[in-house]
Parts: sequence; C-alpha cells; structure tokens
Amino acid sequence: MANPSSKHNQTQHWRALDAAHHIHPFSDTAALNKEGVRVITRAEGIYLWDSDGNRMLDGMSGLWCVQVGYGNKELAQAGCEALNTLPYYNHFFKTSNPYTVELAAKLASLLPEGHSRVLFANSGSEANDSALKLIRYYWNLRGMREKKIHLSREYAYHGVTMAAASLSGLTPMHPQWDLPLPGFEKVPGPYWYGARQAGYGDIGADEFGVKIANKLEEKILALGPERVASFSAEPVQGAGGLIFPPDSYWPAVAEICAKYDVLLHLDEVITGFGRLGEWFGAQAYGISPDIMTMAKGLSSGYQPISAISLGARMGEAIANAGEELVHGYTYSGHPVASAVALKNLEVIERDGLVGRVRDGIGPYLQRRMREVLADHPLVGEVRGRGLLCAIELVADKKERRFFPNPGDIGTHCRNYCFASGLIMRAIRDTMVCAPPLTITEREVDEMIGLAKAAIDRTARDCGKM
Ligand code: PXG
Repeated sequence: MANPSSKHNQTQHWRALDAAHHIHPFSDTAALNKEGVRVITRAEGIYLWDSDGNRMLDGMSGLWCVQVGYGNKELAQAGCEALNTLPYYNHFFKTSNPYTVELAAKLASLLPEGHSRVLFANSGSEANDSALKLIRYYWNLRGMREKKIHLSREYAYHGVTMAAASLSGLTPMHPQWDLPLPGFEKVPGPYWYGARQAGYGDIGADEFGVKIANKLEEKILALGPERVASFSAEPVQGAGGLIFPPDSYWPAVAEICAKYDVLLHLDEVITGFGRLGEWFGAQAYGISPDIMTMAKGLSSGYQPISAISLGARMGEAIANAGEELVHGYTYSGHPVASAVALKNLEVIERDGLVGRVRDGIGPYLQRRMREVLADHPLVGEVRGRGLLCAIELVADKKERRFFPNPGDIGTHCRNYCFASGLIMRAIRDTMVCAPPLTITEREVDEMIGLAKAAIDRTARDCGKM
C-alpha cells in the first residue's frame, strides 16, 4: 500500500497540473485553483474514491447518469469488444454498424408509442440542439415557415450550446454569452411548493398545475399560434430544483399543445432510463411527445452518447422528405458508445432495474426520506418519485418562506455533506439526490443518515435546532 505522504504528493501534482492547464465547467476558475480540486481516481457501486483514499457515497449518480452503478464489468467488456472490433466508423457514407442499428431498434422497443425512429448525438446539449433543428425542419417541410418560436420554462435546464442554453430557463446561464438567441420565450414551471411565496396564496396542487399550464396557453396566444413551433420541457425539472408537476399539469399542457399545433418536445435527459420507475418520464406521466431527447442514463454515463427520437408525425415527415437531411456529427452513433449503451439497456432490462425503482427501492427511498426528514425544523418539504428526491430547506416551515439569499444555506449544507463523505447537489436551498438504480436498502439508509447529519449541523448553525 502506498504511504500517505506519497499519496499526498501525487494529489498535489495533479492539483497543480489542473490549476495550470484545465478550465472547469460551471466553476470560478481562480477560486477553484486557489482551493484546489478533488481528484477522483476510482469508483465502484455507489461509491467514489479520491486520490487521498477518501471514500464518498455518490448520491447523484455522477451527474444524474450512472443508472447501473460504477464498475459494471459487462459494460466495460462491451466497450472493449467494440474498441477491438470497430473502434470507429461513421454513418455518413451509406454505412451503418451493428451496434448502432441494434441500439436504435432496442430504443424503439422501449420508447413511447410512435417513436420508432432515432438519431444519435453525443451529449444532452447536442441532442436538444438537434431537436430544435428538427422541429424547424418539420415545420418548413409542412410549409409553415412562420412557426419558429421555441417555448420552454423558467428554471429549465436543457444544456449549454447556443440553442440549448437559450432554451434553458436558469437566468444565470445567459448574460455571459448574450443569450437567449431571438425566438426563445419562457413560461413559468409548475413549482407548487413556491406558489405561496410567488403570490398564489394557499392554492391546491391540481388547481396550481392547471393555472401554470394556462400560462402556456396565454403565451401562445400572445405570440400568435402560427408563430410558435414547439414547447420543450423536462417531465420533472431536474437541475432547476427537482420540480415535480402536479397531476393536473401534463394533461393540460398536452391539450394546449394539441389545440394550437405546437410540437411537444420532452427532454428526458434526466428522467429517462428508469429514474422515475418507468423507462421514460413520458410513461410515468402519460405524455405523448412529438419528439424526445435523451442522454445520461442511455449509457449510464460510461460513454458520451445521446439520442433524439421522433414520434409518428415528425418521423414520417422527416424520413419521407425525399431530400438529404443536412445534419449529423462525426461521432453520431459511435460504435463503442453504441455498444456500451446497448449493453446498458440489456442490463437494466435483465436485472429489472426499472421495476425495482417503481416497486421496491424507489418507494423505500421515498418513505424513509419522509420518515426521517419531513418533520425536521429546517425542512419545508420532502418531494420525490422513483429515485429522484428533493429536500427543501426553508427559513419558515409553516409559512413556506425561503431564506433571503437563495443558495447560501444549501451550499452550507452541501459542504457538510461533502465533509462527511456524501455527494448531494444543492440547487439554491434544495438538497437533491438521484442515486444509481442499483442502490440497496442499506445504502439508502446510509445516504439518508449522512444527509440528516448534514442537515442537523446546518440547522444548528442557523439557530433552528
Ligand atoms: N437536458 C437536461 C434535462 C439535463 O439535465 C442536459 C440536457 C444537457 O446535457 P449535457 O450532456 O450536454 O450536459 C442536462 C444536463 C447539475 C447538472 O449540476 C445537470 C446537468 C449537467 C451538468 C450539471 O445538476 N444536466
């Protein structure tokens, strides 16, 4: 075993290289370099290890993506075999490869009805960017060239390319880049817990869901339905704070989209692949989208790959356009990524992970979270479904009042989580978790125990305990 001082030196070496040469996503580079990064060197199951040998329980599945947990040898072997057999080839020159066609067919068998055709890309952002192009193309093919406005929601996260960031509704994502681009408009999301503070009074969840859906209709009418191309939304808003729609919301939204001939684009990048106890959020909420985007859990994050699926009307129109589709990436349907994704879907299916989230470990996590934390003085609400769970930290539980500087308490709590070996995200003052679908009951208990300890310490620091 290496002695601690050599481990320390190794860590210092990597930190120095990182500080000198590597710019990190969504980070203040100068501040991070001063503090020094944590170097993750190994992972197994739901745990990560850093270069100093510290173990952490990863309550976030990486970035909401490692469905089958870390260290799955079957996925590694599938990737290895593809690397040894066909490390690269593309789909541009009237060519295909076995991994990608098998993956496309497998996806078609799992997707909502009518989604029999897919395109591939390499990240969620690219998938969403492609989706918007396909939406524009669809309306152009139909001769409705005026339909160019893309609607999406406040607090939405759809990625970082010019178009995906424009679609995103998290406002800090815009000023550095002079975004959103023209033609992107926002409507509110169905954030029921925040309804009172937003001035809706003591409204019931279902009434609120319909009210928020009606804001979409008002926006479409104000812009002119003939100009609105699409409405993009995550079935459950993820990086915007785990916002679960009231039951009334999606049926009302679907009706409005149909009424005004607005294409419904579901971003399933987080909600896909069993996270909610169904293969997709579309099935969990009974939604029939015109187009869907997916990434993350498609390969459990083992390889960068994303997909766009087309429902019947878009699929038919685009597949039968009778002209070249002028779109595609060098790595669209990369054979190694496809092989890993295909194996990932096989493992999820064979091991019954989706049913496990629906009937076993999902309900267990939701029940235990509520038992342990719902009555906590710092916790306004515990909400969740499947293996997505949010714990809202509030200043006043009874009045549903938030803390004045959103993010301060959340970050404070997140730091306590880190210090005790638990990785949870803090979104503003909401603590969120999305563990691998393979997590055991014992591990759920360990995760909740660590989360409670961090929330207790935070509560003490702000005089709530
Ligand atoms: N759509 C959704 C719903 C996402 O959550 C993307 C698109 C973009 O995917 P790519 O692969 O381009 O990153 C995402 C990504 C966080 C966090 O801190 C969340 C994401 C990415 C990075 C950080 O919660 N989601």
